[in-house]
Amino acid sequence: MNSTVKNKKLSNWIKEVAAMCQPDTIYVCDGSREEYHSMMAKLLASGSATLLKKRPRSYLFRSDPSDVARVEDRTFISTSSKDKAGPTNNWVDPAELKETMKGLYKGCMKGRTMYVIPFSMGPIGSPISKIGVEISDSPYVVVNMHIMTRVSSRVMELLDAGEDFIPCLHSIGAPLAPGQQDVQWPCAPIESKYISHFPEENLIWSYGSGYGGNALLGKKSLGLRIASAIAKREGWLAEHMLILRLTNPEGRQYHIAAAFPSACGKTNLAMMRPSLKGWKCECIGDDIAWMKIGADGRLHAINPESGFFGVAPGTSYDTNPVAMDTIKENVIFTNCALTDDGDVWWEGINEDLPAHLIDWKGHDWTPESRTDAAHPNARFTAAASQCPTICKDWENPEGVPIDIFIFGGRRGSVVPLVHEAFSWEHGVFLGATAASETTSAIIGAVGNLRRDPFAMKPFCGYNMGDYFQHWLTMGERLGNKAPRIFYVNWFRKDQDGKFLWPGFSDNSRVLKWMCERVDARVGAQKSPIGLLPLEGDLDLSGLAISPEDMKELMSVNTAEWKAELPDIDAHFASLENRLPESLKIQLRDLKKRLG
Ligand code: SAT
Ligand code: MN
Repeated sequence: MNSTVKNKKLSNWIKEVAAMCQPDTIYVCDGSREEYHSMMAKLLASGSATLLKKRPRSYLFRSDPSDVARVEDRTFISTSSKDKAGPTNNWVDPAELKETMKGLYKGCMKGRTMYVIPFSMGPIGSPISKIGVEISDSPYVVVNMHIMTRVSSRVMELLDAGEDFIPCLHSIGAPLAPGQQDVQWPCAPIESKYISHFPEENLIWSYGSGYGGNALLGKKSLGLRIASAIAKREGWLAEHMLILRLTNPEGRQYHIAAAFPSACGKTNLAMMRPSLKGWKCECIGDDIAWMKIGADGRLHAINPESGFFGVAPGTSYDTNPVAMDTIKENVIFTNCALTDDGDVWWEGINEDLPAHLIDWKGHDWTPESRTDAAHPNARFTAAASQCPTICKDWENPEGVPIDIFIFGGRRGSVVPLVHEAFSWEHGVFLGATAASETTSAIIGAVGNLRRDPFAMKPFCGYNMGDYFQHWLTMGERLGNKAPRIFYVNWFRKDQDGKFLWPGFSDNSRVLKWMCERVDARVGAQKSPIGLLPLEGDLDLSGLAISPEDMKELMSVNTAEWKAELPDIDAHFASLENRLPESLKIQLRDLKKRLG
């Protein structure tokens, strides 16, 4: 081991894990630039990474074709009773799960280095932050954690001084026999992958995958699943939300937090450049918000991450110029295609189709190839500090006061562009019944409609019914200082399957209406599902959208909404006696309004 660890719990844990996993060596990370570059040099030498000639200090990785996204079927919330995890989570008894996983962990790091990665979620030393230590045998995880979290010797100093931490154990599950040649992306087969959480003891055990949220354990595992369980106990919120600051032409600031499922445009909204003149949008976070009630009685949000792990396909100077400028240098790309001149490429990056590429599987690709050159869940990892619109307050430990919550998802039909909740309880109902078509961010079928309450279905570390109750309780505590709640759908299509709304920078028009609602500058019309903008109140100036398309986009079809009810009934019924009474009332009232 390259350094001594003074924190007793940590040194004991390192010893215990080393005895179980049997790595060749142990390396404690300090988070320095030198460490990052020397790890990258090794990854280049081993053939795991490709240096991109066209992008300074940027690298391309190709994963195993079986290890390309989060594995929800293999993700577990292991609590003392099944009921505590609830029907939206996979559950195995903790003793049984630990036995199974110990069997897998035994000798799993043979032939490899065990990295000890001390990291902070949130600014180092801030009272709102949490310290984690990830033990991993993946150097790819180390370099990504360097960007996505705050890995630093300062964290180790806090640990040395006795600070507690959340242990996050990770192995790719691919030991090497003496002399065995390594592969480019070692991992375990799907059936032996486990992404396990023990919320009652703040513990994470991940095995078999090297990709994204399965392996970068600060993100979904600590930042959402474990943090949501802690937040419930302590009376705050850990949410799957972007955070942005919008400033109107008079200089008034609004802070917005929005929950959409994975690969539904959180990064695009967080980095939006408004098409409306005089409006400014600044990015605070693109995936996770931790929110606490401040001394002023308002809800204050921080982004606990320090980088973006964004979906590459579809990102372009048209759709998200700010992201394109964020990823000019110092970036880790995963599963993108490689151009002949040494740059990355993905579907939707620009109009020109290169004559030749190396695809994400490492094969030659030409426009005649019938496959995607980049995997649809290809990602970029880039530091938040590189974002040209990063807000000056993005690391403020006080957080920013939230004015507006937005829920939503990807719905080709039924759901209008925007509606507002009648009340906090109704807003919680909108979050609780949110539904979206599945995307390639998870292994499995794409385009299947599913209920994804608060975009937290895969990330809530406890019973979803109790989570709904927690939101209701937070609303009671916030009273008239509670943020206003809205629901959006940027993805509604016409009969020919064409998107009705242009999206991206034009989403600022919808945000402007929300701000005007907050300031009571505009009214709204009642519909069975919520409040809709009055004719003429959505600022469409300079936008080429026909009145017919606009009408379709905003339409609330009672028959279509009635057809949603059986699925909402089933969703609520699955929560049994944990479903809060006031949500039952909300559903009953919706049924009445639909007639
Ligand atoms: O969980 S990941 O970090 O791989 C991405 C996502 O699903 O949001
Ligand atoms: Mn996410």
